[in-house]
Amino acid sequence: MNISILGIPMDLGAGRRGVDMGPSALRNAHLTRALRDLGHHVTDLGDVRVALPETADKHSEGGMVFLDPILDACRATAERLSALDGDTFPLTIGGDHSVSMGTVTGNALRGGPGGARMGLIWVDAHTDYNTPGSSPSGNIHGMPVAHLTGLGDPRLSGLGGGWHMRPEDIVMIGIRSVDPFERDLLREAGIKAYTMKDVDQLGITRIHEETMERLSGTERLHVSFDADALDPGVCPGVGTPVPGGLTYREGHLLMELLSESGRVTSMDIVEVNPILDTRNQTAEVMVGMAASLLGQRIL
Ligand code: 5AB
Ligand code: MN
Ligand code: MN
Ligand code: MN
Repeated sequence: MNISILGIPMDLGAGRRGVDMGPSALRNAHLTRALRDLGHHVTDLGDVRVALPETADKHSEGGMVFLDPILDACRATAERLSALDGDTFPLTIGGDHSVSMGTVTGNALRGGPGGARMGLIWVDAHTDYNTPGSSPSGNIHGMPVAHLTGLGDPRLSGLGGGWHMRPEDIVMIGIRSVDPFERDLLREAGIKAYTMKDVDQLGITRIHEETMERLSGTERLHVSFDADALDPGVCPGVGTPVPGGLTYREGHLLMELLSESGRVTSMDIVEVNPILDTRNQTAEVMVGMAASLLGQRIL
């Protein structure tokens, strides 16, 4: 397969500094080599330009911190991805999770302005379904999914022109932290979210089967993997750790099953924060997750 790596070194959407170094940490953990060893043809497209928090406008309008520079970076990301060849698999590396407004939009718009019907598998401790009105923090990395479905601020939700995700085409896995108003919005939208309780009770195999069934009508599938979905013991280098996460094997099993499905067409790895990490462990684990999604097998 042809794989295109694109970095988005952004920490403007997060409450803590350092996720802008995520792309560097993942490259240092030999992302390209791991994928080439699987027989893929890998091109690193470098990084999208992102403003520095020191010089960017922090002005928080309507409860959104760093709105303008985040919009710019998401637009640049979407433009870059939508212009890629149809046969390449984009692997986007963040950066805080606000980058996914750009990645999902760009991947959906590839091949035409109307946009494809996109399935989205959101692997995360959090549902990231806040709007500027419901957010307790004003941090945009807690808001990408709401904006992808057309809620929230029109500038962020308008990144895809008229294109939006349908809520029924979104499945979340690993959830264990949801804000009070965010919970109401999720319920209203009818988004399917597998909590850690569901992971404990049903297991990853069943969750994977149900997810594939639910997303069977979509044309493309994007996996957005927030490192904080995994347990903080496995991935300590994250800004918003929540105890009780996916184990190392649950993460790999999910990626292995998704890989076997043959249906995933793009992926994000986000929220890796080397400043908070232990010897780049989190980046190394996440490179392993990408390798499993892209065909690595034990035997
Ligand atoms: B992440 C919180 N819900 O909105 C908020 O890491 C945390 O991309 C968001 O999942 C975490 O600020 C965003 C409290
Ligand atoms: Mn997230
Ligand atoms: Mn998260
Ligand atoms: Mn986070």
